[in-house]
Formats: sequence, C-alpha cells, structure tokens
Amino acid sequence: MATSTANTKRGPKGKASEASKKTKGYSKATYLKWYRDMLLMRKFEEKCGQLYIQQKFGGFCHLYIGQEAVLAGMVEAIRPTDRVITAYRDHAHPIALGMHPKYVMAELYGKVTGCSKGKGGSMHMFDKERNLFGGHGIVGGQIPLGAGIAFADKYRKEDHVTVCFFGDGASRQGSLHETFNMAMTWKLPVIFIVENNQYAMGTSVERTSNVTDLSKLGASYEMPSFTVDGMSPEKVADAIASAAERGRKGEGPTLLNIETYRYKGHSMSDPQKYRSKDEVEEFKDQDPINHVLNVIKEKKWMSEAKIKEVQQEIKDLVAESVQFAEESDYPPAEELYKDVYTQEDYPFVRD
Ligand SMILES: Cc1ncc(C[n+]2csc(CCOP(=O)(O)OP(=O)(O)O)c2C)c(N)n1
Ligand SMILES: [Mg+2]
Repeated sequence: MATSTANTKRGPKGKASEASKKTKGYSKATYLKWYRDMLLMRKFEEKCGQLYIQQKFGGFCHLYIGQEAVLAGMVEAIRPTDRVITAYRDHAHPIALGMHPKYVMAELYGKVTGCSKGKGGSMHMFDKERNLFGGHGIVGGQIPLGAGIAFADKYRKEDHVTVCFFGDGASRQGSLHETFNMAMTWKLPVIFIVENNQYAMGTSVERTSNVTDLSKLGASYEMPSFTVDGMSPEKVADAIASAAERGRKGEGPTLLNIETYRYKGHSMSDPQKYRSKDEVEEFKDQDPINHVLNVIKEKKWMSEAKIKEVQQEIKDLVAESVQFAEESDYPPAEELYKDVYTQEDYPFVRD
C-alpha cells in the first residue's frame, strides 16, 4: 500500500525546506491566480473578524486564515464540475470556487441575498452552481456524506470526483472508518482530505492520538494515503491532481493528510492558551501568500505597481461585499416554511 510521508515534517518540528517546495512547475497564470485568490480569502476573512467583533453578525465564526494554500491548490487540480464538501470553517471555499464574496458576506449577515438565502450563516455555505455541498457543523458529519455524493456519481456513471474536507479532530470520528471501508470496497471517486491544522479547538493532535501521522488512518483499508505540505499550493495541487486521476480511472479513494495551520483561534472566542506565540510565528514564516508573491517577484511576473493594483482591487471587492450585505434585506417570515423537507405520508414517524 502507498502510505507516504515524503514531505518534510513542517511547523514547530521543522520547516519544509525551499527545495521541498519544488514541484512539476506551474504557469504564470496559475501563480497570479493563486496570489489574487489567496489574498481575497485572507482579506475577506480579516474583515469578517472585524465585523464579528463589531457584532454586525452573530452565531459562530471560524476563520480559515493561514490555510488558504489548501484551497488554492485544490482549485488548480480539479474540474469545475467536481464536487466539494467541508465542515464549518467554510467561508473561503465558495470564494475559492469562484463565487462573488458578496454572497458569502450576505450569508454571514443572515440576509436573503446570501448563498444559502440567509438561513445557514457562517457554518452553512452552499453553492449548487459550483457543486459546493456545504458547510457542515457536526464534526465529521460530512465524511459519509462526501462518500455518498461520490457513490451517486459512480452509480449514475458521471465522471466527477468529490473532494471531502474534514479536520484533524473530525478524523477521530468513528464514521470515518465505516466510510473508508465502503469507499474502498466500492472504489468510490472521492478524495478524503484531512485539513490538519494541528488542533481540534484547543486540543492538539498529540494529545488525542498515539498515531500522529494521520495519513496512517488509511492503512487498514489499503487506501493510498499521503502527507502533504499544506503551506505549499504547488504540493497540494500535485497531490490532489494525482488523487483525482486515480478517482476518475475507477481506482477509488485517496486519503491526503494536508498539514496546515490556522493563525487565528478556533473561533472568535478562543483565548489560545494551548499554543505559544512563537509557534504561530513559525508557521507565518512559511506563509503561502508571501511564498507565491516571492515567486511572482523573482520571475518579474508583476511590477510593484501592478501588485498594488491587485491589492486595491481586493480591498474594493471586500468593501463592496460588506456594503451589499449591509444593504440587503433579511428573509421574509414565509421563508421559514420553504426549503424544509416534508413528506406528509412519511411512514416512519409515530405519534
Ligand atoms: C459531533 C460534534 N462533536 C463536537 C462538536 C464541537 N466542536 C466543534 S468544532 C470542534 C473541533 C473540530 O476540530 P477539527 O476537526 O480539527 O477542525 P478545525 O476546527 O481545526 O478546522 C469540536 C469538537 C461538534 N460540532 N460536533
Ligand atoms: Mg483541526
């Protein structure tokens, strides 16, 4: 079986060397897109944090800041028709898939113009057009759902791959094992991705498991499993592209343990007593946006003036999103009764 931890262990235990960032090579267009997309995800979320503190919207708010290279790499590796499902740390996913950020902001505000009609909020971003199947708040709940989507595609003989994201904490849910077993037995076209940001709320991977290399979770099922440097969009794109190819060829699922890091707390109310400032700084030294910008500068793909222009464009897009959310209406009361599953003759409900 192919379990590999070929990439250097990163973070507090040792940074990935520059050499380990070398991959098959991506184009100028890809690097420019990566810079723009990751900067948008980051600036959008920084604004979310500010707005949350100003109580512009309520509920939970889990920021993705630091993890952007995972989505940047994924978008490079999959097709627009492929499917994506994730947990509650989900503001960046629709943006990475190409949704205008104003629909995400409106959703955070609970406005009717939001991507889930204002009924989902922070943890439930959906986009039918871009095949984003949510946004799920039950830790690990999306693992069997992701396999189910892949099953449906295989059953209908449709040539799609499902990318199923979950956290390191979620990887300890029992349903992962049932799902892995079925997905391997039926060779489903699904890519299981542990977005391993090292913590489940305030609890580190080391504190909850004897096995800290989460790629080993695929071993009992002989699922091809790899550990990937999640601060490198190149490495992520390489790994997901290979996994997608396996899925499309009918070879079944792949498990990717993508090692990343969140710079902010678990949610907005996290005092972060479980980690040191030095640890956070060590990861910031490997920041994927800086890395991509350095490549762009080295190759002289954008002038300083052009870089400033892109930064301003992103700032304007975020401001436009806030204005759109502020000016949109809340859903009307009758919306309460729409989009709710009902079946009057459902046979299993008893008084
Ligand atoms: C079934 C279930 N148990 C507990 C919780 C509470 N909870 C919310 S987030 C979280 C931590 C999950 O961590 P991880 O899977 O690593 O994802 P991350 O937040 O790091 O992205 C927990 C325990 C929940 N939402 N659902
Ligand atoms: Mg985590």
